Amino acid sequence: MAGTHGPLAADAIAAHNKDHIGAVTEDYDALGRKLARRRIDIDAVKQRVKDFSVAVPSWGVGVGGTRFAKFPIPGEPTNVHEKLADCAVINQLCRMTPRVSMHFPWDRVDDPAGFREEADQFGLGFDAVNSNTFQDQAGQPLSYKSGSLTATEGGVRDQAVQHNIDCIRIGEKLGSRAITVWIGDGTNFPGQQSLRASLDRYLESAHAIYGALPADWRMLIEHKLYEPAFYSTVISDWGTSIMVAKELGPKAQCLVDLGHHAPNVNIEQIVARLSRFGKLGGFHFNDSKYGDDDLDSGSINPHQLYLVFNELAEAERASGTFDPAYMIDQSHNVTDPIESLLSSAEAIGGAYARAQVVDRDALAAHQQGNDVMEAFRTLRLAYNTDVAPILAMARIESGGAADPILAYRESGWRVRKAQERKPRGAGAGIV
Ligand code: LRH
Ligand code: MN
Repeated sequence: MAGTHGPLAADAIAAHNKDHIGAVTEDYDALGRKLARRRIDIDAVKQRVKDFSVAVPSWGVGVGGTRFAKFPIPGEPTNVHEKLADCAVINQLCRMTPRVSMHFPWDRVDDPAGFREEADQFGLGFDAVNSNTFQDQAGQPLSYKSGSLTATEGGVRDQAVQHNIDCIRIGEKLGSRAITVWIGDGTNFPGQQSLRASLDRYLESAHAIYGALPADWRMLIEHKLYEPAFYSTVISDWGTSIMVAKELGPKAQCLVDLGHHAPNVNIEQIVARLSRFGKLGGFHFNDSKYGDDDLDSGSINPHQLYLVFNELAEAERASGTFDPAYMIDQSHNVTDPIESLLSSAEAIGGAYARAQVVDRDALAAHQQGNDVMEAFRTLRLAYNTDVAPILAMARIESGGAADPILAYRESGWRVRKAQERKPRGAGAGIV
């Protein structure tokens, strides 16, 4: 891919690494000796980390908010080109986020082919595109107030289906290979809609979208327990999602957004189930304490993120062919979005690396022998392994920064952009 260099001066990153390479090498070698005693080759794990990547959400590089308020920061992106430049800064520093997930019409691009070229210059590509039938756009003929793909009015369903098809067509020009379909359709009152009929209408609409998919594309069904509907949601859980995906066909799979479940749900078991039936198509990584809080990945419950990647490693071990779309979906309300996405990439890469240092033969033997404590200790030993030196060495060897957030601050990117970019108005809502 041309232009692997991002917007930051490469020599500045090299200078930063010069100050850190000594300590990183010392820690890497020490960890290498420790892992070797566990019959694990640290260089093999490092190579897997280099091959691992996660997509950033275009809507995540701007400051997010809640229904109460949003507090913009000087220098945040004000259009899709500035968003792309910020995504390029993130990948240049962490070397783990070479794809962007776009959201339409938030990211309307007049010249998708030209935009693809622009991204290519930054060494960026595009992951799944996201449709949006949970808001009414200015000038939109029919409202989604009473639903979109499941609306009782056929004209509204047709409008929503056509929007999804339009997203697929733009995605094809960008080089995407999947569409994520999340709808907020549901009810706030018992009796407001037929729970049965609304799913039937969803299936009719989803079949129409499925029929428009190019041969090598996937349709990712994203379930969510509640919000914006607060009594019932049409696609509310993994059970509904997998039944829909099975009904639609092989190109339909399920996307797991970590924040879309009731508190304390065993999400890693959902991952194990979906992958067992070949229907695990992708993730929206984030973290939460209560609802769909869209907090930074690994910031609240890093152990759950580790257990999810442990199931992904088991699934890969069991099936061999396995390529779920890894994407971040967060709202950065109180931090610099670039710093949050760098921190989240580190947390996600760290969970992946920890899952790679589990002694799976020993684990399987303890499970077979019902040695509960040794099985637990085998999994916990990997979790307690500080894999930061592996991630840092992988980054440095891939042209990234030893400490991405420190290098970002040293670059003065945000300060410079605050002088160049128009200030964004205050307001409310996630984007
Ligand atoms: C819904 C959701 C969905 C996106 C939106 C930004 O909560 O997770 O994935 O379209 O957030
Ligand atoms: Mn999501």
